[in-house]
Parts: sequence; structure tokens; C-alpha cells
Amino acid sequence: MYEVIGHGHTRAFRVLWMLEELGLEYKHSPDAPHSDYVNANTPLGKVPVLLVDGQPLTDSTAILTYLADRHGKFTYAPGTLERARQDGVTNQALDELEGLLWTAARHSFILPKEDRVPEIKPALAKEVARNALRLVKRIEGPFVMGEEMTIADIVATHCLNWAHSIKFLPEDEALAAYTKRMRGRPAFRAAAALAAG
Ligand SMILES: N[C@@H](CCC(=O)N[C@@H](CS)C(=O)NCC(=O)O)C(=O)O
Repeated sequence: MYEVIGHGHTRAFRVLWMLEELGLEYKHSPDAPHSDYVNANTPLGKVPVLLVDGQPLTDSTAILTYLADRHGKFTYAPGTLERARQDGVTNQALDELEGLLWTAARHSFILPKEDRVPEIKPALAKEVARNALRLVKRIEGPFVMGEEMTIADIVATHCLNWAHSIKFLPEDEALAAYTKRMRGRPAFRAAAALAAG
């Protein structure tokens, strides 16, 4: 029923992790952005795409939200204050981390060489470090929302790991403890094994 298109080194990782958390069967097609298969399923050519009975869904956060709502797990119910707070943190991670990380990636290896401005990277690193600490301050317990893991944790952890991998993450006890805890989850490890394989 579910097919994840996109390599686990991309934002497809979030969807693989979520499906592993849900314990659902799925097919994984690690096709590259702008490949024929990806272009056939999204006009943007970006990954991930989730095929649901052959129908394509785009955007990793939208896909996580769909899966969480559909299966009634890893989310608070729509229309509740908890859900609004959960969405607030998800959007904070996207706004204050992902946007900067993606800009750093674009100016490192994605844009044509002549369009890259590598000089912006130290400024991006500084902002990511500040924003990672702002994010970790909102974590209310073992998880972003307290005792319950939600999709906000998947987006936040993915962004924090991304920041760590390019050495943008500051040394901080709470930050290190949170990412270590999330990386230790069996579902995270299963998705990481797919990304490595
Ligand atoms: N907001 C989208 C971003 C998707 C995205 O930009 N994916 C990257 C790989 S991580 C991609 O396909 N890039 C190709 C491009 O920018 O054309 C999401 O979360 O799914």
C-alpha cells in the first residue's frame, strides 16, 4: 500500500523512520531527485514522495502528518491545543533549522559552482547553533511534547542530526542527550540501516 520514493540520505529518511515506528509494511525505492521515476510522480522532482495505493504525496512533513493522522499515532488530534503546540515546534524546526541547513547544502554542493557563495556558511552555522539551542529549550520531557513521541520529534531530530553531520551543532548536554535518545530507537536504527545499505 505504501511506497517511499527517495534515498534514506535525503529527507525520505523521515518517512522511513515513521513507517518503521508504525511497524507498517512498505516498499522502498531509493530513486534520486529528478530521476524519471521521481519526475513521473511529482512536478518538483524532489524527494521524498509517498505513494499511497499509487497516489503520490509530496513533502516529508505533510507525509508524516498524513501517516500520523491516518494511523492515529505519533500525533495529538487535529483541533486540540496540544496539536497546535506540536505543529508549532515542527514548524520551528523547519523554519529555524532546515531552511538554513538547506541553504548551506545548496551553497556547498547543489548549486552550479559559479552560483555558490561559500562565504555565507559561517553565518549560517552561527544561526543554526543558536536556533538548535532555542529548539532544545522547548523540549518538555524525553520528547518534544513531553512523555509522548510525535512527528515533531522526527522532524526536529532529523534537522539536528543534519546540523551535527556538517559540524553546525554546538556542544550542549541537553541537545546531546535528546539526539542520542532519539537515535537509539529501534525504528531510527532500522531506517538508518536502510540509508546505509
Ligand atoms: N520540503 C520538502 C523538501 C524536499 C527536498 O528538497 N528534497 C531534496 C532532497 S533532501 C530534493 O529532492 N532536492 C532536489 C531539488 O531541490 O531539486 C520535503 O520536506 O520533502
